[in-house]
Amino acid sequence: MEMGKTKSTRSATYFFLSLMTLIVSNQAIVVDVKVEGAKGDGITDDGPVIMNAWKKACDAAPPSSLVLPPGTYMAFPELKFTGPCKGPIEIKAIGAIIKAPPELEKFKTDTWVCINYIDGLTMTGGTFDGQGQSSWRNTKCNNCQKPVGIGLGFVKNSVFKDLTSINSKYFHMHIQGCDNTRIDHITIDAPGDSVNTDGIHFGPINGFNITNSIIKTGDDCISFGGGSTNIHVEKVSCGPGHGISVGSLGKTQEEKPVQGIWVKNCTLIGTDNGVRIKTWPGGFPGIVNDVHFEDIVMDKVANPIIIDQNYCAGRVCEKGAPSKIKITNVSFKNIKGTSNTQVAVKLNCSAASPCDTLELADINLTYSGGPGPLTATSRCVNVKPKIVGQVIPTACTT
Ligand SMILES: *[C@@H]1O[C@H](CO)[C@@H](O)[C@H](O)[C@H]1NC(C)=O
Ligand SMILES: *[C@@H]1O[C@H](CO)[C@@H](O)[C@H](O)[C@H]1NC(C)=O
Ligand SMILES: *[C@@H]1O[C@H](CO)[C@@H](O)[C@H](O)[C@H]1NC(C)=O
Ligand SMILES: *[C@@H]1O[C@H](CO)[C@@H](O)[C@H](O)[C@H]1NC(C)=O
Ligand SMILES: CC(=O)N[C@H]1CO[C@H](CO)[C@@H](O)[C@@H]1O
Repeated sequence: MEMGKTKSTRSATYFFLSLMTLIVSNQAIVVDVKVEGAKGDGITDDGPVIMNAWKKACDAAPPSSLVLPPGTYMAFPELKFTGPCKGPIEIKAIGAIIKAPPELEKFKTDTWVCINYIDGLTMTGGTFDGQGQSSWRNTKCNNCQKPVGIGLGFVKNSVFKDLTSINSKYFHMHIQGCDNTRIDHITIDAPGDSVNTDGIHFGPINGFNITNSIIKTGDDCISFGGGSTNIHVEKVSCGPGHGISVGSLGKTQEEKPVQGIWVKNCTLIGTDNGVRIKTWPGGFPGIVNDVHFEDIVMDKVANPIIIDQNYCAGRVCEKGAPSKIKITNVSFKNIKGTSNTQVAVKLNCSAASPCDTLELADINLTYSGGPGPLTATSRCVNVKPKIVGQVIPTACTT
């Protein structure tokens, strides 16, 4: 009797405990990095604590989240958020400033903040300060590479909101394999004379959007490398910077086509180029197809509309040899404003593979570059675009 009672109590207790374990392991959790021991004092290296906290949240049942409360977190020299996680996950970093060490010598990897292999991430806020000022002109450091600020790799079906990236040492963001993902309201900020600080560079990817963003930097605001497909850029302001560019392409072998790019309702301010497609002379074959620039305002932009199939960037190249990249189905529609160079529309296509199915529609660019009554002009080589509506300056009629 006594025995039996103990036994049934025991098994009830065991059952209850097992149930609890089951419930606990299925519980979504909120992991606060400060509770986990991060200092956020702008001195302590909080990188390891943040990464452990991430692992906890990532391994917990969805929808779990990682929270970085307001504070300044130092992270040396690498911060990794790697999946796969148990399911959709959030990172909340509103008011959090995350700083890289300024010293380039501390970096052994090509990226400072790596966000990889996550399906269903929602990230909100976070100011990532690369402290790149001293590394932009550092040519002494032979054994270290300049790291990208934030690398997104294979983060699918995800959303990034209200992120800020300032003064990265190299590109601010490098994105590849992040299908069906979007960035809304990103602010990128570095001086116009910072070196190789491209805003957002895309590698191979299918389906990505950037909306409502401000990019000020020292190189391309947005660039689409080989394999960029299905990308929408809308309501983005760029400048200072080198513009919004497809390419450069043709420098490396087996580059995948760039296809399905829509740049809409954007403003370029004082940039070195406006909307551009650039390919290397000579080089390797490749394809640019279905690229559309629409509703763009140019404010004192050098080369507002430019296809340059003889792009050399001061490096060693077969200058003058025709590019083997084929450019088809590209449109420039409703592009207005001022050009800082007299040649406002420059379409220099390749003699080996002339541009096909190109359209210029409703363009009005005036020359703002110098004194005197100079008017904007155009140059067209190896291209016969379809002209729709009024195109000022008159382009490609001879
Ligand atoms: C990107 O924008 C396009 C056009 O507005 C839309 O059809 C597509 O669903 C969007 N994709 C994402 C991932 O937001
Ligand atoms: C060019 O692009 C537009 C817009 O994406 C598409 O509707 C059209 O079919 C394409 N034309 C060619 C010839 O590929
Ligand atoms: C166009 O490109 C060719 C090489 O393909 C180059 O020789 C020429 O100077 C370029 N023209 C302009 C106007 O940039
Ligand atoms: C083109 O833009 C200039 C400067 O903004 C303006 O004065 C002119 O009226 C415009 N032309 C047309 C045809 O819209
Ligand atoms: C960034 C940009 O050019 N935004 C413009 C998008 O279009 C709306 C409506 O035409 C304008 O008000 C914005 O300035």
